[in-house]
Amino acid sequence: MFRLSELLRYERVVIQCHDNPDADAISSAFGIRAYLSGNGKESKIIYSGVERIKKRNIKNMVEWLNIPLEHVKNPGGFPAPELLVCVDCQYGEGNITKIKADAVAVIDHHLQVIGDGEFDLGAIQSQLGSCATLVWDLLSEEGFDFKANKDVSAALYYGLLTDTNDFSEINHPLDKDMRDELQQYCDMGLIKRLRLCNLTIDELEIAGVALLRNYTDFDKRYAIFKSEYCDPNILGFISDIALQVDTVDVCAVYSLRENGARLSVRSCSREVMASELAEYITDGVGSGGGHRDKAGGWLQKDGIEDAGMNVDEYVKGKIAEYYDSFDVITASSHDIDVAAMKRYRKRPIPKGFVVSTDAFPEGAPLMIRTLDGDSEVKASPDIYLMIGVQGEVHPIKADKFGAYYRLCGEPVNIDDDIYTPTVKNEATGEIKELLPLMKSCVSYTDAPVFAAPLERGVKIFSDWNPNGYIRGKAGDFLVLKCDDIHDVYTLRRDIFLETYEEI
Ligand SMILES: [Mn+2]
Repeated sequence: MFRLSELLRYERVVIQCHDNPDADAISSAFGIRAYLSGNGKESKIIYSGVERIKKRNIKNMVEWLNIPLEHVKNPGGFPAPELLVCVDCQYGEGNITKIKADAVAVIDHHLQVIGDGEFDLGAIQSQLGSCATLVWDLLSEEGFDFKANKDVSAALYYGLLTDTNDFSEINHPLDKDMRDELQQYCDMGLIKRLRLCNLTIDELEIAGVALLRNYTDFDKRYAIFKSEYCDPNILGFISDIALQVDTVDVCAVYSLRENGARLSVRSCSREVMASELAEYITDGVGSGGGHRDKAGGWLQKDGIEDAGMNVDEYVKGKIAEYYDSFDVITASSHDIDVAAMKRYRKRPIPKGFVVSTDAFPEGAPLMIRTLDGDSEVKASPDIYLMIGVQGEVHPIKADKFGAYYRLCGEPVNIDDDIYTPTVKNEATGEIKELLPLMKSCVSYTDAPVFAAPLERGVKIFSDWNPNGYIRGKAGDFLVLKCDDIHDVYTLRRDIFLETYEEI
């Protein structure tokens, strides 16, 4: 990463958006230009390629926010700038017309596909939802006044909004931080007017055609749609419609790009979180994530071709594989054969716990970041947060705690090298570390469990958590309390073996 102040060393700076630029690229360029002109440096914002901007929302954005964007018809004849800043794309790639320059800076949020030697300054952060977020971060670092620059604030906000399907596919905290800060400064009426001229009639046709070409699994109740090349927000539009179909509880929509495919996922199934499915599909070949019901991602073509497949086969194969990767267990009515399982008890190792109201006031909505996903509870003297030997956290009711643990004064050994347990107050955004609040306890050794390693993944649904589930992977241990076999959960293999001993 470089600092924006390093750009001030150059004269004749040109900021180039990718061809047929979207709101994210234009807003990123606009933010950088505002920083340069605030520091007495002139710069130009350009884009090239045969196609002129056609989309009404982009034209309006440029006009309403007074963005000086120029189209370069003849890139070969363009005078070489001292510094060319490429935004929302990478120099020399297929989606940006090459322009000669003395030096090149790249600011992008896609996976890095060009060599480090191909640019002089680089800020490439592929985990971010938009390039605008990265520019916002770089501007913040220089103390940029967003309040005084309302047009820049509105542009960056709109850039993130359009790149993450109305914020529904946001997954990085920095994206959320930008959204929360800039919404105070931008004209929401203007944002609303931009959102309501978002589709062209051609894009409506693309959506219509994509909706005709579906693959539906009526048994598992999911559908896959392939769209022509289109804006990510069109994919979200298609998937929002598809999810309303009575035979579809989960859908994935993708469109091919030069380097891969853009993906949008929706779910209204209790058994499938959209974020989890998006992560599963993109695992190892891109990036993906989002929320329980809406998520998105990116698939890199190279990774898929390495697996000897094309994107169509890959997406279809991964989704089928995902559905085959887990069993569903309903805690209150399962028929697991415990007779075939061995009995274990906890080793008397001191464990840490925090009474939830020691972290935040009673009633505060808490988000606990566990090793396998986020879990939500309300702070209450009745809810304790257990902290495991590797810093993993899970909530437990006070009466259960009382039944299984007694307080002890011995120090707790927690390996927090990799992960420091925290809890977040969802209402205020405040995050607290749990270790300073921790007390220690030790389990009664007379609470035996049945346990066995899982042969495949599971999702466990319980009455006390109607909207979420506990996940376990193959190799993890499935654990049931001997005195109440409906108290069922999973433990990571290494954690189980460290904390339990066979009876
Ligand atoms: Mn972008």
